[in-house]
Amino acid sequence: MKQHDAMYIGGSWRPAAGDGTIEVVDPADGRVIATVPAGSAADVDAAVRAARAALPGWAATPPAERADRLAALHEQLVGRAEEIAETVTAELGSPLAFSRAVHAGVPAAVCGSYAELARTFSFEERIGNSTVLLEPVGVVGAITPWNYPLHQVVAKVAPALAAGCTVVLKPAEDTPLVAQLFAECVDAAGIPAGVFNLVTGLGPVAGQALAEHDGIDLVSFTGSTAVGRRIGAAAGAAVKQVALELGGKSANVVLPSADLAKAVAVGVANVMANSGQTCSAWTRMLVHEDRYDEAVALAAAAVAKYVPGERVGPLVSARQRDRVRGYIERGLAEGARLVAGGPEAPCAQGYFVSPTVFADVTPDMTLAQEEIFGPVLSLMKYADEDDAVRIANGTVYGLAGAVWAADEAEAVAFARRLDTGQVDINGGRFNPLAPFGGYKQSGVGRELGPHGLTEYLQTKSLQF
Ligand code: TXE
Repeated sequence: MKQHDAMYIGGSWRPAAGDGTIEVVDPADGRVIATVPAGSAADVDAAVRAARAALPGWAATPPAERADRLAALHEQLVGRAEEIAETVTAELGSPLAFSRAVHAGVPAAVCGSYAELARTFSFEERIGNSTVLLEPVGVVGAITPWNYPLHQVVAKVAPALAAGCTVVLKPAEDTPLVAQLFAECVDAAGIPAGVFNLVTGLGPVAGQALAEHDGIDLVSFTGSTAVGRRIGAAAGAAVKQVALELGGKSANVVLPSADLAKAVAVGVANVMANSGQTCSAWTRMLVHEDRYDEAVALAAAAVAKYVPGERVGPLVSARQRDRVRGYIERGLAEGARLVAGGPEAPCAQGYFVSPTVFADVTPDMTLAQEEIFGPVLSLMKYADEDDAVRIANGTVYGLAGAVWAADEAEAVAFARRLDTGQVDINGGRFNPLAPFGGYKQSGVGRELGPHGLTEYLQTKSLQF
């Protein structure tokens, strides 16, 4: 695998201050495929200085010119899609077809949408006798996870650059290679030196140094609730802006009128995609008690098609595999009924977990409350609509969800009762312009589209 043993800071690849390294592992077989520098606080400091130095020039660059550079970045991402897909497959383990369609395809679409938005968005508005200027927040510290390694980067960097902010990125230590590839794309797109900077490194070292650096105006973090809480607290103490995209425990509510076979098939596919390592995954399927047994049989039949090593990749690391297996064992211990899969390893090597379905999961069980982040689906039963709303809303999370009904209006009426930032109606379709983010403990702020752009802007009002 192609790798840089340097950091992309101030427009060039510079050696790290220290000599620590991080090994990048192929989760399909556990082999070390590359090593990248483990950045220190000194590297973070150099990157933040470069970003600060570049800020006045980039903030003053007309939005149409920023749009041109984002369009060039979009071209790079499209032109290098195959390399991106292969890199993500190597470091995350996802099947190549999925990497092509999602890990390479979605970030390219998101970058394209911001090239467009930078051109069309109104950075100035008139309210009565005032003009409101929407100005860049400043230097952004972006900390991203490994589950959608390029999408998570682009969903922060593209709107930040469109807004006129400059960025220091600390990507997840499990998947730094595609972040390095992204830095190459930024460079080739002619984005000025210092506007985007990359520091690879460990969370508690480079990540924490970035989150706590005085030269950062906004921290944008996606990852675990535990780390998000710390970053939010530190940002609060320093009175700096923060955006947090944390976990989820989304409900897929199948109303009695729905096409059950379709709802179950799409619901199973949604949880198995990316081996279940998706914060918005519909991990709880809620079915009316009259159709529940039928749904369980359909889900068991559907999951049999997800063969580990073919349609389902490994989990990203041995740590994540052990964590997910631990949840499966806990589900068994708490009395959920295992319908498919289980804790045993399905493959001789690699960090695979069997696609697993549990039935008779009740709202008090760990399976129904905690984010598992693996290919594990829980089927739950409800008695009536109020009961379904209570169960769906009965977790600390509120990121996403789905509703199925024969009639769209019926599904929409139900969706209005969900405490969650996004709901797919009868399956839904990805829209790169629709805001994405959480209610409750799923986070603060929104990504994607114009709402995502606004996160990187602050307002100044001029009264006349
Ligand atoms: O996340 P971490 P992990 C959830 C999911 C998963 C669990 C653990 O449930 O099983 O979190 O994953 C950086 N200061 N999600 O341990 O540690 C880290 O280097 C600053 C949901 O991998 O939160 C990485 O870049 N930064 C999620 C990023 O935070 C720190 C996606 C995320 O890693 C840091 C991923 C610190 N002290 C996991 N410690 C989603 N919402 O999509 C770590 N980091």
